[in-house]
Amino acid sequence: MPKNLLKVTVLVAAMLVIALLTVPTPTQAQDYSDHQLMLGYAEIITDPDSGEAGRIEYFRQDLGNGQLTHDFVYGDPRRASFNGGNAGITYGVKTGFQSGDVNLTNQIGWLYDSIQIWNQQTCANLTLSENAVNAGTPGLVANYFATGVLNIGLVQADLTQVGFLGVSPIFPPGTSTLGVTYTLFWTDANGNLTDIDNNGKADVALREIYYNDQYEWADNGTEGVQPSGVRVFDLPTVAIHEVGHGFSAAHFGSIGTKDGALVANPRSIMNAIYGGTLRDLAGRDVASICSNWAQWPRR
Ligand SMILES: [Ca+2]
Ligand SMILES: [Ca+2]
Repeated sequence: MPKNLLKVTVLVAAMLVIALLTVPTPTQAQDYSDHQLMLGYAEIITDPDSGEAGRIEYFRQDLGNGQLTHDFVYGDPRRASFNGGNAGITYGVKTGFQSGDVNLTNQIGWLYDSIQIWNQQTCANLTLSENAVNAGTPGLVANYFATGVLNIGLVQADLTQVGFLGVSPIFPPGTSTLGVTYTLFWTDANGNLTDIDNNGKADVALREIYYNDQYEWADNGTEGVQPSGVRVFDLPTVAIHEVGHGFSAAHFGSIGTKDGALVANPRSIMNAIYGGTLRDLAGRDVASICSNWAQWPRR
């Protein structure tokens, strides 16, 4: 064999070996049956007149170090146990936890629209679909605070708009919380957070959203202090904020004081305090959803 041909043959053979080594081998179906749900944290938006800034409440100390990033895993087989086997993100809207506030004309419609406002961002493919959910069974987190049991059987979607609750373990009397999104994670048999897709982000199991009915809500344009003295909050503004958390957007903006009340700057949907009606995503909100979901779905 001529020397050059031999060189080429060796080179081609070497390249073949490299190619074979780099082709991903089909992964064995993993057994995740010993993985369990864990309540991770709550992202809270507050009433600016309360003097309390919106915040994150951690239920597990090692989540609170500011280092943790987290996200859903595309095609996570563990989520299939409650979401019907959908590889993407499923959402559900419960209709059994509605507010009786007089200026709400289409609260369920807004629980849906708040999801679609994010889904319409064409930079990100959320691969979103709706799951039917039981209207009146309690959310997983509300049930957990009442019973101490994380009952996965109550979950039927990856992101659930549970709806309004009055005085309850989630909303103690007089709390400054307007709305809250809970994030749950998976832990392995040793109780550690998991990262089965090895993307450096802890794997999110599911999220639930609740609204505090102790406040007065509207979706018909009524807002602020009324002649009766009652203060009214715009539900769409808060619902869009909560769904942002549902899709992994974090709080944004610095909190300052103006005329004795807290204000967030610059304004965006993901400000940690309510700053008046804002139903359009700001540039920072769009940037957040785009960067969070740029890689989605992973295949
Ligand atoms: Ca991960
Ligand atoms: Ca109310």
